[in-house]
Amino acid sequence: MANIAVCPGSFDPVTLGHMDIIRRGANVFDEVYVVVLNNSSKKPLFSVEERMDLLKKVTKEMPNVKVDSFGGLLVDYAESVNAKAIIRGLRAVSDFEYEMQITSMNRVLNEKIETFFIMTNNQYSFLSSSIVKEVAKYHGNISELVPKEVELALLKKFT
Ligand code: COD
Repeated sequence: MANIAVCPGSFDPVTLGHMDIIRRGANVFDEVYVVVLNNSSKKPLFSVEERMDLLKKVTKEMPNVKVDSFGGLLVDYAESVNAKAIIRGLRAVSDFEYEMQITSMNRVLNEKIETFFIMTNNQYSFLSSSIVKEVAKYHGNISELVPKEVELALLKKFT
């Protein structure tokens, strides 16, 4: 039976930090569903369709990665694709409390689905979608922070 994992997030937009986690997850699991959760309380810059479109473009060289979106509970999505694992990235100690909270909640909701954490590559430990949007908004250089397709999409948003 295939080992399937879900890599959830807002991905507003996908950064090289996300890419690192997705790539490393895809090296371990047979199939990885990168899923844009569209019920977040955050007000997104990119629509769900735009975020999915960017994710599809930047993961096209990864044959075992699929991109999807979902509007409900993450564990329900995971169950619907037969995933036994959730992949999350960890940057700094500051991520820990939030991650512990959602991991514990997900375990209460469905104890069969396990969460796996991938430590960020040091190079991306400071990187978040919010920081990238802030820099792009004021026309700073983001070429080392996001894939080319995302850089172009942000340029378009802020001109
Ligand atoms: N390096 C490594 N990892 C990174 C980096 C980086 N530079 N940047 C981000 N990541 C990781 C994050 O730690 C996370 O694991 C993943 O990439 C996605 O990050 P974001 O910021 O795009 O996504 P989040 O954290 O906003 O996603 C939150 C969810 C949407 C997954 C969450 O709100 C959720 O599960 N919502 C569905 C509702 C639900 O099921 N709720 C119950 C549980 S609380």
